[in-house]
Amino acid sequence: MVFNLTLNKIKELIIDLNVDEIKETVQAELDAGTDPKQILQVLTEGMDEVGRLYERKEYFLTDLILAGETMKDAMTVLNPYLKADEQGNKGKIICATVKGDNHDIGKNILITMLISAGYEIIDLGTNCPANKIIKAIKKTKAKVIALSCLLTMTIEEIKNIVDALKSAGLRDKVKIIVGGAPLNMEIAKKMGTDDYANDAIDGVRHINILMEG
Ligand code: B12
Repeated sequence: MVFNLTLNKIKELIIDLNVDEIKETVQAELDAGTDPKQILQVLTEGMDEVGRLYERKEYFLTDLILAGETMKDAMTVLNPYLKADEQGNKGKIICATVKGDNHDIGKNILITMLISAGYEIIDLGTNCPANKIIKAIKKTKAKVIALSCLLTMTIEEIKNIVDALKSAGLRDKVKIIVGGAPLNMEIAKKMGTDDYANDAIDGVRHINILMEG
């Protein structure tokens, strides 16, 4: 593979928390004809590195916040390109980040990809309690619930949502898929959900299958 200097620069801008140059650099890369999904990939790699620096205590909370802002700015430029192959309505999906968790960048990327794949999205935002999800299922009759969870301490919240759906008699009416760094298929099943996907692109693939079932 040819080493792409600008793509590498985009990753560096995220790691350097360079909120001033990110938009124009992403736009320049898009104008050069690079696949938007490839740009998304390097942006995500940059965020992973920020996470590692935070873990090693080389970065602090303020750096995480700035990384979030830089990523969001990049996504405002990238989003319209990811949505370019919009196809129409394939069904409704409820998306949310679980209660206690305010991370929304991954969830929002998944939403962009799902819209691009032709789904209608009900976005319940972050820090979302089970009762809000129950209300949304009753109102919209969505068949798939996509939950994001980035914190180890909020994994249990997934089970709380599953239990609340059971109590409301709704569990067998919906499929639940989860995603986020502390999860894997084993944990997803243990929490009582139907599926797990590692990233947004894989998430769309899995959701296509869940919608058929
Ligand atoms: C940016 C960031 C923040 C920002 C969030 C901004 C925002 N609006 O989202 C802010 C500063 C607010 C923040 C706060 C905190 N954070 Co933080 N944060 C991060 C960081 C650096 C990047 C997250 C991110 O956006 N990644 C980029 C996106 C694209 O990736 P993603 O979210 O993983 O999503 C992808 C996949 O996971 C998947 N996916 C995600 N959701 C879903 C859902 C479904 C259904 C599917 C199919 C797929 C899917 O698809 C996405 C795209 O491919 C991570 C480190 C990391 N590497 O994850 C730490 C990290 C998640 N944060 C961490 C921590 C500890 C915190 C705080 C507790 C810090 C503190 N002391 O206050 C708080 C918690 C606040 C709260 N209650 O939520 C830890 C969590 C450790 C753990 N395992 O519990 C991490 C891992 C950092 C670390 N290495 O220590 N954070």
